[in-house]
Amino acid sequence: MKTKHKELNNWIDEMVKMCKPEKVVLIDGSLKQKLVLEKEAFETGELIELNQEKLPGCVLHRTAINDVARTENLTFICTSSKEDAGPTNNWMNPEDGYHKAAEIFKSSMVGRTMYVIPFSMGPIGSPFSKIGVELTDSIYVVDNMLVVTRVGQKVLDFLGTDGKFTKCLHSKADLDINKRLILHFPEDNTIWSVGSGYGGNVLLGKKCMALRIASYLGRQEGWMAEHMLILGVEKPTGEINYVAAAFPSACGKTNLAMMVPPEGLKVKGYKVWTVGDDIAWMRIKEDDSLWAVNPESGFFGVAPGTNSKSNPNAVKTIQKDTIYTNVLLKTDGTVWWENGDGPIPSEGIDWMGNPWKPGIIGDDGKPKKGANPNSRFTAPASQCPSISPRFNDPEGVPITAIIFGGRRASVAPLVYQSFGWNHGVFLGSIMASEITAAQYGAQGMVRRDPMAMIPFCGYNMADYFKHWLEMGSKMKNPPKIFHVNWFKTNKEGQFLWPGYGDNLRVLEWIIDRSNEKISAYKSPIGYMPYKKDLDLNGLDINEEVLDKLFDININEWVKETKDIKEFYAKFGSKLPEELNIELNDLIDRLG
Ligand code: SAT
Ligand code: MN
Repeated sequence: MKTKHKELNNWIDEMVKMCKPEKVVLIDGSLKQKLVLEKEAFETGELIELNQEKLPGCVLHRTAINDVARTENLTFICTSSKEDAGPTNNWMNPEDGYHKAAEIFKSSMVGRTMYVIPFSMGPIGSPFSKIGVELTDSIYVVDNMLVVTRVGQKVLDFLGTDGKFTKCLHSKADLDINKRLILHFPEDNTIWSVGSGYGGNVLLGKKCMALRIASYLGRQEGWMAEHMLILGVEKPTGEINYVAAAFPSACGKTNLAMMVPPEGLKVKGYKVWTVGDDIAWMRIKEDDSLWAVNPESGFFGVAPGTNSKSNPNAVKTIQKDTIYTNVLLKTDGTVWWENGDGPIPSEGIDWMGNPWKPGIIGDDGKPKKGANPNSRFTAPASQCPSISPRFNDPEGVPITAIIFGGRRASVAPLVYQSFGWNHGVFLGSIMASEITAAQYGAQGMVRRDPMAMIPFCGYNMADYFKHWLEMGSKMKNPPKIFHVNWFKTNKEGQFLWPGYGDNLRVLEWIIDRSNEKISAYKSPIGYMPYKKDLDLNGLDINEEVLDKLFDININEWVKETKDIKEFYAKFGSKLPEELNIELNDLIDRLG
């Protein structure tokens, strides 16, 4: 297999020498080739064909049992200097990284095919876009990359004979957790991932390239790669405001990005447009404001909890040409997951491939789940009923507001606005959230996750904060910055806010504030809404609950500032002074 690109050919040759595949196949992006590969995967069991009448073009894949989420402890930034990776990343020096991984990659593809996937993150040829080439021995990876990135000959044509690209190497090897490494070499624009078959570890265009490598490039080149959804809210006048919002994994980004206006707000005639559900690449344009594209072309969403009520647009998106991972297989060849649509099936095959019935007890003494809590669907963005007409716009969309959010049972109110850009960066930097099933770790424990980038920032996070501050100072019309928390609970642990479509009520306030249409009151932590400015039409919520949603508990916040101080201390003298000033100002305001 030869392309017109000499460096690419040389690199493939080198990787072939190490991995020793039986053959090398170029992925051309055609449906014909995809079907041939899927057929092969049905035969080996790598993929399972689903009921083609009910779910045309859909397949199921089961990962290894110990390979169901990103393994952050096995994910490394390999830079010459440890300081460049910073205190929040695992670090390995590049030489060690290449050496250790090569030991696992060596002959890992014997008897297998190496697929060469040329892909573009962002519309091909857009000023935002970047090209990568992933080499992999997994048809599942090929199938997913065909959905979440733009793949094929057209990418190679654009790359020409000497275009720049990110070198992405992946092998399942033995799927052995003790021989698993996800390594990033930002100085070489290279990613090596071995020993895993799970999404975020192996779809190298996604978290590895579009966040870790891209954030590194963005700092050098003066743009931003963020863990953010992008959505547009259109008024009946046709005016559309786009917002970008950062939430940690499995905190409802996909649901928010595809939200449907709630009953009571329908009279206002809003339309919500989905631009992206996970990643935003943002640049300052000639108009001195911030513009964004979604570098992906599909969604890799969490299945459990997705149903016609929580996310009707997602349900419609995943009826065809969708890859399901680690969900329950029903006897009729369709799929199911906890809190999905339809009745709980009376039997099926669970995500581990075992016979399942509701209520059967697992080794841990708890009822076994049919679908893994981090089971996923991979579906083309083009199938989403709310996909923005500007989804493929190479120029992107202008961003009116940036929203940071976490999953907090207490402390953070439903919504508040920063006093300005630097204070907004501070709000991003102090983001915290409870750990979810999307990452290995003690679930429910609160961890600091600045800008939802703690697992995804490809360099020293103190420099990342500095980059954020600098980007703001370069813009005459920067987006306004907000913080939201949909997950505040009462003493009984029940959510105070209904969430989902009703979040549009909060977005409406955010957009009006951004366009300076309404006032707000100053609290110690930021600008807060007057209750009269939140449209609660059709929502059954009482004053007491509302007060709780906006309550600022000074004691909790004082404790929070101590926690932030401790977190900031990790960065030593590298922490930008602006953030210390913001923290001290907050402490002063709290009295
Ligand atoms: O597995 S992914 O990293 O792609 C999804 C997520 O955890 O956000
Ligand atoms: Mn994500």
